[in-house]
Amino acid sequence: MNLDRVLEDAKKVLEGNWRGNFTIPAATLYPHQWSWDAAFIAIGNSYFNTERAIRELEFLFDAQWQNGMVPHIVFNEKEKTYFPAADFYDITRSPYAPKHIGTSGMTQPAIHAIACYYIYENAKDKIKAKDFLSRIYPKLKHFHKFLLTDRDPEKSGLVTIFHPWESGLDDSPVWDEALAKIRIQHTLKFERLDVIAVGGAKNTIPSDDMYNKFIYMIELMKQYDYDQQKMYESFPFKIKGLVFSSILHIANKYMVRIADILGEDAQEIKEWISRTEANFYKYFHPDISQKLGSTEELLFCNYDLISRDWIRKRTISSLVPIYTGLVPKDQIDVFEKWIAHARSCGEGKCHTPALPSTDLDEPYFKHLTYWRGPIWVNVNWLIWLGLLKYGYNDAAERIRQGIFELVANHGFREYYDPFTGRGLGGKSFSWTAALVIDMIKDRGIGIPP
Ligand code: 9WN
Repeated sequence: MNLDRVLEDAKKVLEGNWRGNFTIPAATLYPHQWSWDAAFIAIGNSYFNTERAIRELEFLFDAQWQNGMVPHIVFNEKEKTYFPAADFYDITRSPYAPKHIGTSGMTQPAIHAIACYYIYENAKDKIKAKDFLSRIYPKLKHFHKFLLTDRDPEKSGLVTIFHPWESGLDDSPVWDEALAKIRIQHTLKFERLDVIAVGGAKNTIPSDDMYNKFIYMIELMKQYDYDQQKMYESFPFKIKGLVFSSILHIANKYMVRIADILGEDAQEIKEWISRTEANFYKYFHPDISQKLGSTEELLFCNYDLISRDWIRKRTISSLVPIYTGLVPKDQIDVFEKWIAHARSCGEGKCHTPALPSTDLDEPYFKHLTYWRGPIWVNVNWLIWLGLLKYGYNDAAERIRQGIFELVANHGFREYYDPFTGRGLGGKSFSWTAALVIDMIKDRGIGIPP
């Protein structure tokens, strides 16, 4: 495989999606700036365009809410191909929302501190990069504090999400039961523009039922005026997010590194880290009396704060915690076996060793639909890094090569059919390109501390 060509093509994707201040995830389908996409994109750009990577994150954090929340979308008001847009969110209802730009009223996983560290590590001009770190550090800290106070009144060190979109893994089967309990009180009239953007391929995107709930939940957030405390009391969807909390834990570790570079006191961040360490198993391991991974049901699960129960679904979310480094050494072998199983459970039917988003044996597995089966590069990237951290270099390399094969043969797509490798969803998808750049460069910057 010609990786030089793949690298050049990946750079072209990022170049083509650059819009002057930020990079869109993909043309037509996602014409605005998305929060965790921006962080992945900055990681890719950090290798060859420091200025652009910095601009990307500064533009995003300029739209940070005064309560610390970094919104999951920053809107470009000229673009009309995406619904729900700024007018639908109507963030003027919140006193904390920015006035100069339209944003969504929810957040997404906090990968940004990690991206900032990449920018510093890869920068030729360390003085400029350090300047950037000193500007962004208080904003990153404010964001993490929001997540660990407003979104964690329990002081567990784990983040509560109010909407599947906040997880980043939007229509994963993980949310099905929690969504089923939400009753739509009044039907909203709107047109699904994503159907047009994927050329009518309805089976690749969330069902209408699911989508109606997503939109209705935004309407509900508006009724709360996006007041986080009030939402915490009675919002009908409240889940301790497994992937979100895993990422935040590592992002906090990178914050300590950044604080060291800047000579800042990292005491508060270290306390957050200790909280997460103390509670990760309590919230996310369904039966502490039994060994993690002794059956597939005993891997990590998201925790539903309303039903007070674990969400026992077999999806890639359960495997992501290898990235946290919180799996004890004596259980990590078993854990790694489940990671290998995720691609061979359909009797070796998977096209490449990259992992599907849902276990192939489950009734809710769908090979073409969004987060219900297809392969996504970003979660594979997290697991690749987790495997490297524990020294499973061969297993990590298989995933890396699997991703290379997908992009080399099927392009930089949003997601891929695990059976055939066929590319699905958005074309020339930015984070796929950005993370492939990181996987090709393979400098170990992202191996969790
Ligand atoms: C809603 C942009 C985003 C990603 C999410 C992905 C998808 C949006 C959508 O696209 O979500 O935020 O409209 O479906 O699930 O992870 O950030 O790439």
